[in-house]
Amino acid sequence: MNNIFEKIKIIHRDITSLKVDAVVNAANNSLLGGGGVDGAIHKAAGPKLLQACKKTGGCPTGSARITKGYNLFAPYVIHTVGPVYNKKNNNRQLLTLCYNNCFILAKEYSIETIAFPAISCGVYGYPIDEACKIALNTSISFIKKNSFIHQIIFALFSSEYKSIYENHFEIIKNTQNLPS
Ligand code: AR6
Repeated sequence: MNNIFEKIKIIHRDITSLKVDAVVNAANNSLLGGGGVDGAIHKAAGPKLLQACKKTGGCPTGSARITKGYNLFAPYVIHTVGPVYNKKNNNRQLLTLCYNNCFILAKEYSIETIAFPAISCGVYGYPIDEACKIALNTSISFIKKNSFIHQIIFALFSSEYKSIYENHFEIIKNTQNLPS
């Protein structure tokens, strides 16, 4: 179990600065760029990323698409579209799908190190406390069953979000390490 937890890193960093196999983009359905982390990734990757995104034809909410990383350190960008948070909606299911679909592409492209932003937690309004549980639980479930992933980095843009992730990660570790 410890080995699994060691694969997860929570950091306060601009995701575009990371030297990983893939960075995940919190995009919109058009995949044609936007603000927030999407804007930062497109700016750092350069105009070829937009050209590649145009060829994808967009992406439904909860799905994921892959392109090269161009001028980024990361050779790949996995674009996923999180749900716009709405209390009546199936947010949890869609956000879980985002993480799982990114992992499916990671497997297909032999991606061993991957960095996620807090998908849907900016303009899409997903409460960070709920979203971080989904991010961590989905990732832990996946790495328990798939050894090809060496590292999952959660690159948070504020120290507040980093603390929220860290606190929840501690709770998971303490719960899952309990003797049965
Ligand atoms: N590195 C890491 N995290 C970042 C960075 C960065 N460089 N920049 C922002 N964040 P958001 P969403 C954080 O709004 O809620 C776009 O316009 C940010 O502080 O980027 O999924 C798309 O085109 C927040 O915690 O994504 C869509 O239209 C998190 O990344 C829409 O926003 C996600 O915030 C998607 O909204």
